[in-house]
Amino acid sequence: MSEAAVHVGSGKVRELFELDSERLLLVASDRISTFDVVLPTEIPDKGRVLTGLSGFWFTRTREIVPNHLLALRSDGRSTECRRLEMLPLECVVRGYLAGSGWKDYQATGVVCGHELPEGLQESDKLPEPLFTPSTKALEGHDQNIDRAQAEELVGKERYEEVERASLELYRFASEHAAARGILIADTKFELGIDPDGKLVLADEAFTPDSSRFWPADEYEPGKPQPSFDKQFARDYCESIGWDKNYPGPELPEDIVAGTRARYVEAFERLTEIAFEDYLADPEVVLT
Ligand code: PZK
Repeated sequence: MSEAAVHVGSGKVRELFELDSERLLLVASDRISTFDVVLPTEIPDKGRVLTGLSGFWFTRTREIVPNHLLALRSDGRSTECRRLEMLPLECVVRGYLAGSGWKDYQATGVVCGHELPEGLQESDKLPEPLFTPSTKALEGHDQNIDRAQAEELVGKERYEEVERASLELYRFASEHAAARGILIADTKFELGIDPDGKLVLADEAFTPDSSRFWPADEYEPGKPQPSFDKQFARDYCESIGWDKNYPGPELPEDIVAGTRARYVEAFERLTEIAFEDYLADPEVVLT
């Protein structure tokens, strides 16, 4: 980092720094988590793939909703961004029935207040994408909430704006990705408000860490789908009988190489830019 930057936050696999009163630096590491545990082995370039993908999507969705991106740094893993007032809401959109959506549907037939048709199977495509907000949990999993609870958190007018923006973003990205062999089953955004009171997309967008990416050519509803990026690592972790508690296992070289290749493949399919070109100049994704 070229400037003095104060560390202001840590995620599982990312760090946040303050550059000045108006700007933050979001740094994506090469750490990987599986089954909610950060593994001791890193996947080289994973943070660069995620940073480049976010930059790509930010550039292509700015007409739908403006975003916090100011610049990508030459290390390829650091995003300079505008500091916002973040909404106390995780904005989730689901196009397919997976994860907590599938769990809630099985138990109640309802997902975040949306009543769904009977007889849906795990991983089925939903009749239309659903906005299913959740609250940010400081620890553990975010909690799904219904429309009334979300409106209480941000107000009715802002809720409607956030829902419209989230659904439009998902429609755009899921169509782009599906045409390139990747299903975006669901995704999570963080939105904030700028000093003019305008809604702004922040954090990362449509990365494999903020979304479920599935390989379209293996899609088979009625069961869980393989993860486009993490399946090798997950399969390895299960094959050795790990109990899914800390610490996770070290990954062998071939699993690391296979996983890295999948991240790079996702980047290249979605952006149609050679990853090598991104490494040479990260801002190629912004053009
Ligand atoms: C912000 N996080 C999540 C936590 C991370 C990321 N543009 C912004 N303005 C104000 N706050 C945030 C952002 C963004 N993005 C994001 N928390 C606050 C987070 C820890 C580590 F890398």
